Amino acid sequence: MQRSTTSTFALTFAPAILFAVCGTNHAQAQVHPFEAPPSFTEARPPAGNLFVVREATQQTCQPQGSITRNGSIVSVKLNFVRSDFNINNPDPTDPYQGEDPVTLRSYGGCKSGPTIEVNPGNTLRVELVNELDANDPSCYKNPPSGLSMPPGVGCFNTINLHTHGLHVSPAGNSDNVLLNIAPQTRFPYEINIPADHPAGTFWYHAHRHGSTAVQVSSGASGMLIIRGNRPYTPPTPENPHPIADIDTILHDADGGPMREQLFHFEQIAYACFKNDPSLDGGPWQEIYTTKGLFDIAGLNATTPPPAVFAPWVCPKPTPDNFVSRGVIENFTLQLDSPTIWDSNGRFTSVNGIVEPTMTIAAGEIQRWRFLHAGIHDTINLQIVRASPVAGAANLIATSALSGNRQQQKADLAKFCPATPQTLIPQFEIAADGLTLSKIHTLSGVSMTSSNGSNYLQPGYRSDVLVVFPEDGNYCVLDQAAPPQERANNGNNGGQGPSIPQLLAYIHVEGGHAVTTDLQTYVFKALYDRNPNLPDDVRKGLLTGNIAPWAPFTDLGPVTPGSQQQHAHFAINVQGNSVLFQINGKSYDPNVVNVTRQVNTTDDWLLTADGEPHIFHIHVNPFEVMDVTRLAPDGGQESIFDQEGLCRKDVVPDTQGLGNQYCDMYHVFRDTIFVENGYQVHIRTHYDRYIGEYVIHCHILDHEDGGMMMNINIVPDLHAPGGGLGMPAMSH
Ligand SMILES: [Cu+2]
Repeated sequence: MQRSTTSTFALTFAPAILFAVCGTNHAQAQVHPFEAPPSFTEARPPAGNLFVVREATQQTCQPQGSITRNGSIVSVKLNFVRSDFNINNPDPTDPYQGEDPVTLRSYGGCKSGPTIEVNPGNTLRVELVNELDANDPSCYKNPPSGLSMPPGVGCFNTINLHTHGLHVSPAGNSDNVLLNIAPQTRFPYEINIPADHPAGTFWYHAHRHGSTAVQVSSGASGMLIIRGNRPYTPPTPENPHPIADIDTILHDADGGPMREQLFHFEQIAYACFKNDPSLDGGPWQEIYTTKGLFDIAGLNATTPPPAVFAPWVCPKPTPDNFVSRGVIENFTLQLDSPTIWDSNGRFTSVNGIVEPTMTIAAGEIQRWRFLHAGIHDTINLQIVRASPVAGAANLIATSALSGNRQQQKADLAKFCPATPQTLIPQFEIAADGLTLSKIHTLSGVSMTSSNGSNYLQPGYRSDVLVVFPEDGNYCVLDQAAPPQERANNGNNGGQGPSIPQLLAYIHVEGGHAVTTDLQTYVFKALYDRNPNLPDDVRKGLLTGNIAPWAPFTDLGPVTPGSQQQHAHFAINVQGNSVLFQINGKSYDPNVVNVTRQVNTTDDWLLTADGEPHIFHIHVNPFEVMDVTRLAPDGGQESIFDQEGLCRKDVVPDTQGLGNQYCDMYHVFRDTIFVENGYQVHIRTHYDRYIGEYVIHCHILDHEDGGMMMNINIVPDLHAPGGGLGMPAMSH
C-alpha cells in the first residue's frame, strides 16, 4: 500500500503560484498556497510505518525537535518555545501589508504544532523541553497590575501535554494533565498506545490549568494521527467485533491510498500592545484597535458602549510610539470576554495560514481531517461553489474580498452564496476521530437545516470525504452559526453578530467532472475500490454502511447499581467574583470531585445554565444516548425520532436550536456541546485505566477560570481506599 510521497506534489500545489498577485495593489490580498501543518523531517518512512499518504507540501516553518522510530518505539523531542513569525492578514489596510509580526508560544515554534503520526501498539515517548523564560511575571505572587488576572490564571510559561481523545493511561508520566512542567526544565512522557486502539484523528495540546487558554490560543496544539492497517475480518463467536481500520478501504482510483488533507483550525487572538516603558504595572495593558487603545477600564466600561470593541491593529512602531509584536499575554483583555472573538477582527487560520488556496482535480475523492483547535468560537463549516469573478482565477487575488473579517461578510454573501444549488456535501466518516457506523451526509440544504452544516465546536474533530463535481472555484466557509448554536457565549447562545469567514479557497481544475449525484458517486467509488471485501460487507458501502470499521457500536447497559452522574456547567456570580463552575464548584486541584470504579459503565447527564458550554472528558469516549429539551407539558422530550433522526416538530429547520445534535444519535465522541435549555444524555465505560484525570469545559478560558473537575477511577469503590492499598496511597 506504500506509495511515493512526493510524486503528485508538484502537480497538486504548483498551480497556486499562478494566482499570485503582481505589483502592490493594496486593495487585493495575497494568495497563500495551502500548506499542511508542519512535521518533523524523517529520513524515510520506516519499515512498518503505515499508510504515509499525505504529500510532502511546502513547509515554511521547520519545527524545533525531532522524531525517530525504532520498532514500536516512537521518540519525539518536542521543544516548547516562544518564537517570532508572521501571520498573514488579508485586511488590505493592514499596516504590515498582510504579514503581521507575532511572538507566540507553541510546540516547535511554528504556527501550529508538528503533526505526529503513530500506529496502534506504539509507545510514544515525548521529551517535552520547556524553553520558556523562567522569569515569568504572570507567575509572580503579585503579577503586574496590568495583567489583571482572575484567581488561578497565570504562569503562562509553565506547560504540559495532553493527548486529546487517546485511550491511554492518565497516570504517572502518561496523559497526565495534572503535571506542571516548569520553564527551563524537561520531562519524559511515555504514552503506551494499546494495540487495540482505534485509528483516527486525535490531537495534542497544552493543558496546564491556568495557562491552557493563553497557550492553546497561541497555537500550542498539533495533530496526533493514529493510522491503522487492520483489514476487515469476518466476526466469529470468539471475536464478534474484530478491529478493522477505515484507512484500509480508502483508496484512490488507482488502488493507492486516498489522498488526504489536514485542516488544523486555530483562532489565534494576537494583539499589539502599546509597550511604553514608562507604563506603571507591566507592559501588556493597552491594545491598539482601529478606534484607539483598549484596556481594562475600557473592558469594564458600560456606558457609552465601549468603542474599544473594535478590530485590533498592529501599527508600525516609531521612535515616539512603542508597539509590541502581536502577542497573547493578557488573559482578561484578549480571551476572557464573550464577544472578543467577534470584534477583534482576527481570522480563523488553517494550519497557521489565513484563507489559503488549495488546488485539486474534479472528481477526486479526498479525505479531509478537520480539527477545531480554537478555544472560543464555533465553526459552522460549509463548502459552496463560488460565483465566477470576471477575468479572475482566484477571488482572493481580486478586490472581491476586502477588509477585515467584519467587512468581508457582505462580499462572502455575494461571492460564496450558500444555496441548495451551490452547497457541496460533506460525507462524514468519523467524529472526534472515531469511525462512525454510517456515513453522515452533510448535504447542506440550508444554513440551519438539520443536516446542513458541519458544526465544529472547540475540541471537535470531523473526518469527511469530499469531491468537487467540476472545474471552478469553491469556498470553504465558516458560515457563522446562528447565535443559539455558538460556543461564543451570551444569553441563550451567542450574543455577538454572526460573521461568516472564508476559511480556505479551493481551485478545481482538471480531472473528470461528476455528473451523477455526489453521494451516489462517493459510495459507489468505495464499493468499486474494495473488490476483495465479502459481498454483503461491500454492498453495505453502497448505502454508506461503515459499521464493520467502527470501533464502537453500543456500550450496553449501565453497571447494576451505578448512579447517574451529573455535570452542570454554570457561570455564577458571588459578590464581586465571577465563578466558572461545574456542579456549583470551581476547580480545586486538591479535591477529587467524582470517584468511580474501573471497568464499570455509568450514565451522565450534561446540562448548562445561562449559556452553552462544552463537555470534554479525558481517557474514555462516551456514547450519545439522547438529547432532550423542555416539552410544552413541562417534562423533557427527545429531539430524536425512533430512527435517530431529528424530529422536525422539536427542532424545526427554521429555528434550529438543536440542529448540531441531529447526527449524534448513538455516536461516540469525546467532546460535546451542551446547549443551555437542552439536556445531553451520555453513557461511558471507565475502561481499563485507573488514576485521576479531568472533566472540563473546552472553552478553555472557562477551564482556566475554574470550569473543571477531577475524576478518580479506582480499582474497587467498595474496598478501603478504593482498592488502592495503603490509605496513604490514595489521593
Ligand atoms: Cu464553558
